[in-house]
Amino acid sequence: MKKLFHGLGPGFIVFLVLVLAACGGSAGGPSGGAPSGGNTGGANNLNIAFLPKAINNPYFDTAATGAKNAAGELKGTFKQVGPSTASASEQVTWINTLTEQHVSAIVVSANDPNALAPALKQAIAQGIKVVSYDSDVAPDARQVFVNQANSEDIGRIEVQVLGKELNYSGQIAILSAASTATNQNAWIGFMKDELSKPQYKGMSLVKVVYGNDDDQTSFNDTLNLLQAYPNLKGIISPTTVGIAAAARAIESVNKGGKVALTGLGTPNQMRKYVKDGTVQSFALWDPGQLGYLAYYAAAALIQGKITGKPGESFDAGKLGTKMIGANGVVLIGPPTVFDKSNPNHPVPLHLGGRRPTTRRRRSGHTSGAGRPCEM
Ligand code: RAM
Repeated sequence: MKKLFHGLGPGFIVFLVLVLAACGGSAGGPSGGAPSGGNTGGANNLNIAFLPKAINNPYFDTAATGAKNAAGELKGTFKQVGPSTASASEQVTWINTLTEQHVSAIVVSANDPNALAPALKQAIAQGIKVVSYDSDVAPDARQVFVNQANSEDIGRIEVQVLGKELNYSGQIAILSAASTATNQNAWIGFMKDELSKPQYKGMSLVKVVYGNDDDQTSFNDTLNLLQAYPNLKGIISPTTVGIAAAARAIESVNKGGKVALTGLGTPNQMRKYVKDGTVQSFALWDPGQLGYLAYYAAAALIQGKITGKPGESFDAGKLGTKMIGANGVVLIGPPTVFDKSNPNHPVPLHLGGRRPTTRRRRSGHTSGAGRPCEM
């Protein structure tokens, strides 16, 4: 995969690696519904609750769609609960509620790896299985972490993309999510390491700000950055909420095309900004697959097919057999870079008004037939 990243050309090579299965082809499973009370219900009771960083985030909605499809295939139940803002303390309250309800598994994306740990450990002590997805918790507070892509690759590629766009010169800033978010902090660590390489000596990271995955805060943070650093040349926002707000903020002060913006965004939210030139390229994976795989991992734990030890493997439906790696991590695959050059991508940007195409699996992919989640 690293080799792929080294190959980034001037037009930004698109990684046609999106696996297509998570959202397509299933009969659609149960969605929502309260978990049954009583105990966790044993190996046949797939009573699985998802707890994202915050609800009403399109990224997590797409993940929920994938999870619902998995629930349908496995004849389990799915529900999603969570705070309306990306708050770790509110997530703790939700973990305690789900523990009292004796769900059979909690699947969580953490706003803070440590703040959530005591409550999750209590859940585990009561027989509830815990899977983290998207943003990990402390490893001893979950059995499995389903990671969307290699964290190092995600961090480095964003700097590589921006470096090319800026011809490796100028001040840059990062607009992140919560200051304690595990995933963004891991990516930012690799961004800084990438920036320390000689080819970036003309670029300087002047500030990291935290929009807390809140649209208005991220918008204001961006305006403040632009004001505080009039020579700012580029922004990396490794959050789907942040990058969309940043694009809007940049346009609101007529700096589109003058201050480069890249990061992690959903095609639905970023299409407009790629089309009008505010954003040249951005990256993401299929969040639907993430939810789908996290549901399958939780089910395998509940059914006793895995315990979370490295080397164990489990059936992940249309994604095939998945193996648990070091530290209990299950990896999906490399991210996709979206730019103007790929309107016919399986998750196209609708440039020129084209509709998404449905494609069968590409050879070499691990998934079966289907279509990507709408994102
Ligand atoms: C936001 C969240 C999520 C992250 C994506 C890229 O939706 O912060 O955790 O993975 O952006």
